[in-house]
Amino acid sequence: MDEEQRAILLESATRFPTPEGVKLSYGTSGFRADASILSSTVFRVGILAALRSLKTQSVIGLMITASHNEVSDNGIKIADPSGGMLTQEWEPFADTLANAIDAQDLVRLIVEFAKKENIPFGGVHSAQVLLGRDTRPSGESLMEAARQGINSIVGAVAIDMGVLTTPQLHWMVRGRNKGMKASEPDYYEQLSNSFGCLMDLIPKEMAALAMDEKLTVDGANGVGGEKLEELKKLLNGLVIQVRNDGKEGGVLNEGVGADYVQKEKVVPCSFGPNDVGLRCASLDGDADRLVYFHVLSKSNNKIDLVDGDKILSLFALYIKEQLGILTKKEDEEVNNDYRVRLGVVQTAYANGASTDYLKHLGLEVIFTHTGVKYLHEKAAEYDIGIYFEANGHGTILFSEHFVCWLEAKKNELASISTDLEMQKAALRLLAVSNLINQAVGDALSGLLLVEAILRHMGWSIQKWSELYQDLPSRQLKVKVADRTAVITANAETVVVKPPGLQEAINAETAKYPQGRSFIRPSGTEDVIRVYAEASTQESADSLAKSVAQHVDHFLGFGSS
Ligand code: 16G
Ligand code: MG
Repeated sequence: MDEEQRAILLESATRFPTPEGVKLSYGTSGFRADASILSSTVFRVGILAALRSLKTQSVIGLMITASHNEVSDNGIKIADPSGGMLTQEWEPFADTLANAIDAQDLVRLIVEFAKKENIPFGGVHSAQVLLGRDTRPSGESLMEAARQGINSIVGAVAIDMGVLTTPQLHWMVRGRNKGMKASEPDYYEQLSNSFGCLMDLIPKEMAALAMDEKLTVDGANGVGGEKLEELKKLLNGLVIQVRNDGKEGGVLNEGVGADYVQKEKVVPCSFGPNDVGLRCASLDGDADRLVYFHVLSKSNNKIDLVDGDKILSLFALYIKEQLGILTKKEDEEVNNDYRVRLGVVQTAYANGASTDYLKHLGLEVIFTHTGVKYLHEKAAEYDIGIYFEANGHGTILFSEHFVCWLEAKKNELASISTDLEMQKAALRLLAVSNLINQAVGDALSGLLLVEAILRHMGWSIQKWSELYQDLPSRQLKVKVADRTAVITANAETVVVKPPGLQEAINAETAKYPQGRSFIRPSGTEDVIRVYAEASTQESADSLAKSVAQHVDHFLGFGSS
């Protein structure tokens, strides 16, 4: 790095002093905090994004959002060239940059890191960073801080895509790096075209059924609602009504949104007795989570939640069915020697009933740590990898190799086989691979796939919900002196440290039929999370409570 570059960095960094006494961490998925203290962090992440672009010689994404957090918060995260999350190898550097004490310290750290990583400054390729933000009021000024960070790397270009959902930005980064058309209208076109393909391929007997075309969506008063309004103009055969679109004065994530609906299991604001039985969906604040629900009764606000696990189960069932048709052995003319590897990825939060259901379908189920980056990485190891967290983050990944095979198969079938069903299965799988976001979980593309599959199956939301019955569960959080004192293993299902705690959890769990409980340090809040499930709600509540008491006893403020 030359003197001029250093001087520019130093000058711009002095404009963004860090707030006193604040230590930030990149966490599970980016920095999040009260928006009033985030400018310096966002500025520094802007620099990091430009460096990442230089290092990878690719377009990088920078998203300003705090997802399901309250509206006073904001956050920032980076999309890598694949459109996925920032490589975990660079997360410690992000932490170091965010916490550099002053401009001199910051520049020193950047110089050191750039040397270690061999970052090519002043080469033929300049850095390019795509910027997106959600609808939070603080987004605009933070965007300016990000721009200044990017611009302090000589030659770097910041391309402001304006207000977007998080998955739209990830999708654009992936598309640009693949040389595809990747504007916002391209996104809507790809989703609506592939949805249209799936609808055209619905079996005639199902298409003839009188199905409820209407879906009512809770937009969390965030960006998802307004983007869905755009998308729905291009859809045939599906009527979408968006509520909580943020235009009628509702507050982002306040009593609305996928996180609220999934955790509280009650109707979001502006849904009520008149909606009993209707098929409803809820997005989170940046539209990367999706859950469905229906209102159970006119007399209370309870819902039947159809969470990420059930979306996963619906997708898995459909994909397995199509693969079964495509690779059936009876057709002698077609070469079926390729064994497609289908994998399903969950976390410890997946309801035990969902895992049993998936295993009964004969599927390979794998568990990872909580957080999209871990599930995504695992799912990418398969020809088709389906991943979902119970909270509604998830997607279906298709390997490039498999998509090529599928294309070839489609052509082969069209020329030599008279089996129309096999041809349709190939076309359906190709349409799914175009519809469902390949970069990251995306509530909008997930929603369209759910709708197409329900229509394909001829199912109401009630029928879908009956795939299996969730075991009652309870989540609690416990404030402790130091959450890093908890070390877990086996995809967070076993506590290794402090010694003795896992034995205490085992002893509690053994008291309840179908009991299961685990604890883990949160990656986004300074707490230990407790999860419990059991055959009744009372048992799940009681198991969670006793495990929380053990956590408090081993790690609470009075424990040392
Ligand atoms: C973040 C993660 C989510 C995870 C949650 C866990 C992404 C995009 N989001 O929201 O996947 O479930 O953190 O939070 O990765 P926790 O560690 O506080 O329980
Ligand atoms: Mg989100």
